[in-house]
Amino acid sequence: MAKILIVGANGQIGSELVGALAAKHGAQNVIATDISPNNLYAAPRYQVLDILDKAALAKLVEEEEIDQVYQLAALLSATGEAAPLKAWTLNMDGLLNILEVARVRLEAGKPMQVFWPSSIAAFGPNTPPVNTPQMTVMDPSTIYGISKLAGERLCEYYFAKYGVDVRSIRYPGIISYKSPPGGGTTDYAIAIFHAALKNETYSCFLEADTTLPMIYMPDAIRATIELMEAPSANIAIRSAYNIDGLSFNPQELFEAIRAKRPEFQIEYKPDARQQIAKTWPQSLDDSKAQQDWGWEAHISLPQLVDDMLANITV
Ligand code: AKB
Repeated sequence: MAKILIVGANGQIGSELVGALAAKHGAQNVIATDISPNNLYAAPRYQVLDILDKAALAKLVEEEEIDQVYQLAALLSATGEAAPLKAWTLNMDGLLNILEVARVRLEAGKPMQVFWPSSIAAFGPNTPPVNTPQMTVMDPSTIYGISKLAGERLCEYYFAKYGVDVRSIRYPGIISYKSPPGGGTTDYAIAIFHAALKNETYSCFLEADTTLPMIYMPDAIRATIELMEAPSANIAIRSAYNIDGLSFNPQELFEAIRAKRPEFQIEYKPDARQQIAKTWPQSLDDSKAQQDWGWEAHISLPQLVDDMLANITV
């Protein structure tokens, strides 16, 4: 059993990862933290932590003798564009603080594994969009994507130079029902379910044919835990792994929902998020993740739609 710290526990991934790790490692061994005093998802152990306060982070890691940290605090693509400097500072300094604390602990003989999420946003307009390779052109055009690409380079650097056991995934758009849509470009695929359940016409901010790679939360959580549990020798990629889940566009998702709720309506009003989405891949080649740690997505679009409609509370 590991002693685990989760930073940004009130966000989309944290809202579900805390419970999954607590079930595996024991509720007392998982410390959920966020900048807010509100323990939004009833984590068994919760405390306030500002990831930009490196001294407070180092103190908590030392006191609790943390073996594994998940640094999930970030501003996403759309909110990042509204506040680029804030996004850069939070996304980069947050990661650097974790990597530095991990380096110092390793040098003191106390290794600490690090997980940090990258994203399909690290790709850009010149990336091959279909079956995007693991190694390819990466020219992100959002501040969020630039921070993800720089973060990937930092992760690889801290592994190569200092031996910090850092691991990462380029998440597709994650779809889930527990937390509300949180400022991402792929979040239309969550908001659409809320509209369907409220019997509202969904006003989609992307064009109907904008295909993006997506993944359902249980697959995303399983990927994260499987990557962290894999033997270190198997982890050949220390920047971030491509993982593929599902690919669909807003019209296809709308039709899958309308198959269950025939009265549901959609209208298309693309906004600035369309400009972001069109620079991202449509599907990913995840053969390295398959080879190195056995990754395989399980959940289909019809299963996702049934589960979302059954579980969202509006
Ligand atoms: C976003 O849309 O910003 C995120 C992501 C793809 O990283 N969901």
